[in-house]
Amino acid sequence: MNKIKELIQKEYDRQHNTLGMIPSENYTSKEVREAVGSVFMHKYSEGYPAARYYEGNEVIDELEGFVRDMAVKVMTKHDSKEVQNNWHANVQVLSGSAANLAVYTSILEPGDKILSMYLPDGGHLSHGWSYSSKKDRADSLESEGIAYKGGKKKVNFTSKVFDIVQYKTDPNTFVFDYDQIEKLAVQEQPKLIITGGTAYPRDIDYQRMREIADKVGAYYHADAAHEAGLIAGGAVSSPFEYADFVTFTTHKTLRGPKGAVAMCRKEFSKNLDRAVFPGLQGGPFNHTIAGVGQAFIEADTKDFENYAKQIVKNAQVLADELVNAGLNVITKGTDKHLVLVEVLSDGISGSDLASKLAEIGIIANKNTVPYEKGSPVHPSGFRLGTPILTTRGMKEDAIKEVAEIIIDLFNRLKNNKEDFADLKDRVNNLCLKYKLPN
Ligand code: DSN
Repeated sequence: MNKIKELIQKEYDRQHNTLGMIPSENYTSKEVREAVGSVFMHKYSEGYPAARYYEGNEVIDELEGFVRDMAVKVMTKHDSKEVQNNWHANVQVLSGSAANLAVYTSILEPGDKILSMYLPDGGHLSHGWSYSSKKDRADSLESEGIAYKGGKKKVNFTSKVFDIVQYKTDPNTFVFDYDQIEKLAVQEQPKLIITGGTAYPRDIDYQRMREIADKVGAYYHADAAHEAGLIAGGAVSSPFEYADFVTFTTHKTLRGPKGAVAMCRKEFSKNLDRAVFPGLQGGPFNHTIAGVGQAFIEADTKDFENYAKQIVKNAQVLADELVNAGLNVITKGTDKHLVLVEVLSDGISGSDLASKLAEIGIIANKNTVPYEKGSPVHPSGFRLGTPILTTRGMKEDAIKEVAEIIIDLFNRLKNNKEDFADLKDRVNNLCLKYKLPN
């Protein structure tokens, strides 16, 4: 066996023998993996269907047209006909960050103001993160109320090019206070407002955000990377009636390959397509587009709707079990696929908890929590998700057992106990019972 084949087998075994609980990950079907590994990877096709810069694209044209139509059909499935007819999809964007950049550059000029969610509360780097060193921070007014105005270190390209203001969650409940966001928007007059992120466990009131955007004449972009599959499955609310742009990655709850889609109301379609190509990218990854198409075919089924709803039920059971055991679950629950837990007040760091979980075979990740006192490298919390466990076939009872194991580990760490062998055995048994998909 050559080195690469050996590593593929090793990674397969690792995935099989552990319980993946990182909310942004999922396991694909064999058909998705075959599409991504197909001959579509051989073809250059800069341009768009029927307007290419290379010959030999008749099949690729058909592929891209089909996947574009499927994106609109599947993602707006739970919206009215009128909404469904008003959306366009660009399936060439290579990643979630690239999709977001395409949105910004399609409607904004450098220096324009964006209002987005504060990163440590669960926003995303590509929404424009910057910060100052502790020394600079002490002298500045960069953070006031729910507003964060960024710092000198422009970490992400978005913050280098645009003027970024961020909104935090409410300091007591850690959910959005929409009246405060509205006040901030009126004060700052942004040209674009963004919602969405990586660790906000609650559904977003898209209608209210639209009203805020309208009040200040801003465009509204919903980054639905985490929720895409839940929206397609009708398990959370849909942003399509209210947003001007919706971007998402295809490998999280949507259960496709690593990739992304950028969608917009039809009036912005020319701008968005030009921003992707030739604005930001060259030739699309046609093999990824094929894999995304296969994921949409799978998501366009009753089975997938049941899957999406089960992801949420499982996450809610997990959150309830952790809350009942006394863990500090942020917002005391979840409306979607992820649960965010603060552990530092119990004397455990988020990194320690995540690495001990990995030792017993539960793969989660350390995470910042709202009003974080630590840093992204040493945060006070950790994040758990149910998309993979649900793909493996787990329902509420199995999730309760997973919760029991996590709670047991948490209590042992609290009491400085370091023997986890029995917990590792319990995880192993669950891995044997709930197998990876084919
Ligand atoms: N890195 C993703 C996550 O883990 O949430 C977001 O891009």
